Amino acid sequence: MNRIIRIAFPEILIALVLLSATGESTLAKDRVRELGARPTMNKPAVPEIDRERVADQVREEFRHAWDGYTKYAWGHDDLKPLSKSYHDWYSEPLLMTPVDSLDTLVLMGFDDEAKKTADYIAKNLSFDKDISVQNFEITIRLLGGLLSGYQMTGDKRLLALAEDLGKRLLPVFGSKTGIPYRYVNLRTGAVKGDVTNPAEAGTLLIEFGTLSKLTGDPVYYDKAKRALTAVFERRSKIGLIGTNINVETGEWTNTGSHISAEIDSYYEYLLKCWKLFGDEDCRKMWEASISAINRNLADDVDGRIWYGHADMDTGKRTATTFGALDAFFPAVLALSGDLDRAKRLQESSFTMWNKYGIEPEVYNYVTGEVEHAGYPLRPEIVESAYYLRRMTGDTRYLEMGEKIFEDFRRYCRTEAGYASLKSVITKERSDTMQSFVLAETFKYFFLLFAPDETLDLEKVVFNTEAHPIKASWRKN
Ligand code: DMJ
Repeated sequence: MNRIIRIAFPEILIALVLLSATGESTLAKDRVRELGARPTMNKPAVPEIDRERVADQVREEFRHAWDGYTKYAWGHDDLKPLSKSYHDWYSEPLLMTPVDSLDTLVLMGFDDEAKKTADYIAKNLSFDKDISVQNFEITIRLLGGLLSGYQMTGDKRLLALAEDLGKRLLPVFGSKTGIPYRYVNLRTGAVKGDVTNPAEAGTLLIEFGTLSKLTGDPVYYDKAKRALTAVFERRSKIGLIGTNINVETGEWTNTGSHISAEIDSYYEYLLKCWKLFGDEDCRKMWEASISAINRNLADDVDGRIWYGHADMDTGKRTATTFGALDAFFPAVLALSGDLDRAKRLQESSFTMWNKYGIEPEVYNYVTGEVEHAGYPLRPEIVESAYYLRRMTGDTRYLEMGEKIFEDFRRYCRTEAGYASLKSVITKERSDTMQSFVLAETFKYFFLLFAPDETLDLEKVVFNTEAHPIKASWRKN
């Protein structure tokens, strides 16, 4: 049966790859031949992964989860996959799942659904609401989703919504330090939340910077870059940053340092903003940061590499924990060119995944104990497998991805979609399916197995919510 896979971006989805009548693409065949050409003389034969078959399965499972959302939660933020109902983050919905899912619909070639969704967003999403929202989450999911949605569909109504949202979020940057408050009222501009963390303060420049480039108004870039820089400037003598910081005083209120929740994507954006905008300050901040991380946080235990916790001032080890969120780091290391550490850390993450057939939120890599057993369907380990497969060409990451996908489906699929786990040990489920499952988890699974040409990784930078942004403003 002939099938069509879209190639996103090259100016509004113009290029198409027609797959052959056998159902196997020429591109996929070439790729398999290329992978098969690797020296395997001393290795036992590993059956080749049928990428097209797995990509199709991922697409079907995405569709299953999306259909659950449209049937039981349409017009609301998230699907509740067990009770078959919906959850809104605030007193009024902000269409989290539709906005977060739009570019995945486009990439997977669900054209009618993508069009219907873009129309619905354009007609029904208004940010003129008297609600106090979390700037970070709204930025990565909604601002990021609207910007990539605009770039991938050409629908200018999405850019107009992004600009309106960007203006309403700007008051967060009004502190003395330039480090943003955590919450802002979308209608009144009132801010609150004067203790924040590096992830919330420093994971804004891809979205705000892109808004500046696409609208021609530099204010967004400048404010978000000042926020990122203000955190970096407060690093310790050994080059580390802490977990919590007061936006008024610039004082650290928690000096725990790590690459985990509350810090993680701050580092990701230092690297990616250099790549996306060619910003040399970001390059310098990234290079100074990664050497401090490798010096103080990297931990070799029984031949495996992990990244643990330490005090930002002394470098003293405070915890030997790693978890589902930390599994983003191999992707960042790979993107930075450090394939050696990236590959080793991905093997550690995969070990953590395989302990219970699903990764826990927090795992102690010294004692082997689970310290937080929940699994909210996170994407990070798949994201890293995707980058590593693309950058090494190694089928190892397809094998990993297939195993992770099988487990994911086995333990988390429900009649109405996909459900988080309360415990990876007991596999007891919980009634949530956050929008990032459709924005990120399924997208990275799909891109891992789809033909490489589906999305040109050389030409885009993903925001931390997996919204691909193209530097369309660059001349070359
Ligand atoms: C997403 O919202 C983003 O990837 C964020 O950076 C971290 N948490 C979730 C996914 O786990």
